[in-house]
Amino acid sequence: MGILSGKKALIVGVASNRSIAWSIAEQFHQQGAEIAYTYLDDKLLKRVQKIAAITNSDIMLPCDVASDQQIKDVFTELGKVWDGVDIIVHSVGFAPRELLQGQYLDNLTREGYSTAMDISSYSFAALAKAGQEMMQDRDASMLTLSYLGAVRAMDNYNVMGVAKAALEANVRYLAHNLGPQGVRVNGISAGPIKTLAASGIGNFKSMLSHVAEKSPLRRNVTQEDVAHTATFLCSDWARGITGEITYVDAGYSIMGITNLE
Ligand code: NAD
Ligand code: 0WE
Repeated sequence: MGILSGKKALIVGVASNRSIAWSIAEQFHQQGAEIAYTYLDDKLLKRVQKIAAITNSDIMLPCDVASDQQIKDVFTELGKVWDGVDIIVHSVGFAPRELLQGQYLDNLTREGYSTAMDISSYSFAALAKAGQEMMQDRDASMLTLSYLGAVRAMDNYNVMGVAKAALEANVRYLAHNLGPQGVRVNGISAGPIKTLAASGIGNFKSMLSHVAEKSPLRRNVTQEDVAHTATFLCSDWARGITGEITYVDAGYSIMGITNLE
């Protein structure tokens, strides 16, 4: 018996076999969860079909989180096959590419800022609102993925850092709101990992080697590292934890000055 057996999990954010959400799905399945997936568009459906097959799932629903209607439809459809939802994983982030390079203000626009906030932060609250009824009174939990740029100023992360700060605040406000219904809400702040979301980001390789050099564990984290913590946080083993951001970053964020000559 796995630590998630009997639990029904909705996973939002699979785009490839390198996605953090893909590893979370594998781990959830191994621990006995039943899984439903969403996919952004028809281009990504094939990838989602693959992980669905691996995890014995046949529930795949379209969901662009920019659309209130699609978010609503996800839970309408789920309601036809499930009596409730125990876990929602939100592994989604997006800002227009040009805003993730140069100085923060260089390419900043009202529209780009709004897109980053909408897709990367509001969508977590939107899923909570639409899924609230199905999560009622069953010790459910929600999880989202954040990054250190939420709490530290970083080169190039720019508007995504601002959106992640709002996402982490959402974790606390949603935990406060949904706690009385037995719903826990948490986040994982992951170290940098080479996924599609990291592709085309300038200097990503140097970021990886920087972390491998400076972090206490002297390595980068993997999707599997994140997925194991995700599984714990969404299981009843974490029933006393809500509103928290757990760092899965090989310890990078705790360091100050290090390795002086
Ligand atoms: P990924 O590209 O595999 O996942 C990002 C997902 O966001 C994709 O599945 C994509 O389809 C989805 N998405 C984008 N716009 C969407 C929309 N409008 N509607 C629905 N889905 C949409 O990359 P990943 O690294 O697995 O990212 C998952 C999460 O982890 C993101 O929130 C990211 O910010 C966070 N994160 C990533 C890293 C890293 O270094 N890779 C580190 C810390 C946190
Ligand atoms: O959250 C992220 C990436 C989020 C992301 C990535 C893209 C690339 C493609 C959001 N929007 C887009 N838009 C695109 O068009 N990470 C934590 C990974 C990441 O991205 C960075 C990083 C790190 C780490 C961008 C700049 C600096 C560091």
